[in-house]
Amino acid sequence: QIDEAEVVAFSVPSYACLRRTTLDNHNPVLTDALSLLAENAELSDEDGRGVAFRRAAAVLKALPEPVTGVTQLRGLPCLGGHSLRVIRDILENGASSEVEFTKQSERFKALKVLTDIFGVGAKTAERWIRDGIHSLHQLQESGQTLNRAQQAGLEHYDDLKQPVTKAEADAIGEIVEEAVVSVLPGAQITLIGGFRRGKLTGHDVDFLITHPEEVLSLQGFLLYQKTTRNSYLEAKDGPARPASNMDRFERCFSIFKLADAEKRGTKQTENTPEDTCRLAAHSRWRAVRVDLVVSPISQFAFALLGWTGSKLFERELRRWAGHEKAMSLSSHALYDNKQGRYLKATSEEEIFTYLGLEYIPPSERNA
Ligand code: DCP
Ligand code: MG
Repeated sequence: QIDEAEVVAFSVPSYACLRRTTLDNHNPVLTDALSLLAENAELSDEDGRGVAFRRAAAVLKALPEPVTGVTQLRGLPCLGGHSLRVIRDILENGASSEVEFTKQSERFKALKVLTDIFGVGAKTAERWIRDGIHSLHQLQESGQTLNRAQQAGLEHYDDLKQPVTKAEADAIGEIVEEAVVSVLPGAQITLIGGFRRGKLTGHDVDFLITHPEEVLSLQGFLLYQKTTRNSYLEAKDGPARPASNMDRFERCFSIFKLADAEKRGTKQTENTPEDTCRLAAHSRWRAVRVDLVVSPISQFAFALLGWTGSKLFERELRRWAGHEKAMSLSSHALYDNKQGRYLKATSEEEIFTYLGLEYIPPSERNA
């Protein structure tokens, strides 16, 4: 019997961008459970619920020690009734019935399998499930028309569902760097996304490429690519307001053909891009998702901050900027609504300073 007064009550700021969140946390069972419910909500087109579960999980990630009872959580932000119920269930019964039920449900399993296909989002998966398609086999038998991305995704399904390691990310980084620099001398390539935050594996590898204005050419390496252009440059006045969710960068979602480690050897850096591609064609290789983002140097710091993640950390930064500072932050720019002007920055540190925030390094942005 623990005296309630002796129980440590936690306190954390409500914005994730005011907290330092490392990769490891003291409550992984609880955060995994809430993350699974978040994922299920996101896959079910319930983004609001998804964000609520992500926020709740992130608050628990920031706690300095394991939670032993719900009384410790009193007064913590972002923990709604639903999340608290899940937490209590786990603390008292060792598991949450809702989480276990979700994990086992045919619908959740089908949504996972189908959205694991490159090029397939929640909406498409939902439509297929309504047509009775729950597995890859059923999809192939169904005669559904697949677009080019989905065909490539299905073809490389097994490879793409294998997590990408840091070593593979680095190997791809060298190849991308070599290819980009050969057409764009002076171009700078930066690893972004989860790997920049210190993750040891990822579902893809994300790179930010800075260039004056040229478009990169990596055709020889890519099994599949879809590019979008940066239309932000044409936007003249007012805060950056993209017309859709699609970011205004030149962006390339691709599937990369990476030769096996023993084939890559140490000679990789001596090969021209063409040699490397030929080498890959004659040896064993695996497909890897690679996300390339290209930004003009003037937007580089904003792109770096905006593409390092985590997704929740980014969302919270933008919420902080808008609600607390009357500023609009995007991965292109920071606009001060009171001064009516854009604030220029050449480093992430400067952006944090504009926002009145203590600088948080990438390894502590794992909210
Ligand atoms: N990003 C974002 N909002 C999106 C998509 C992306 O803020 N809707 C940013 C934050 C992400 C980064 O881009 O961290 C890269 O996106 P990923 O989906 O690749 O996420 P991670 O790299 O963090 O995870 P993983 O290790 O699974 O690749
Ligand atoms: Mg990533």
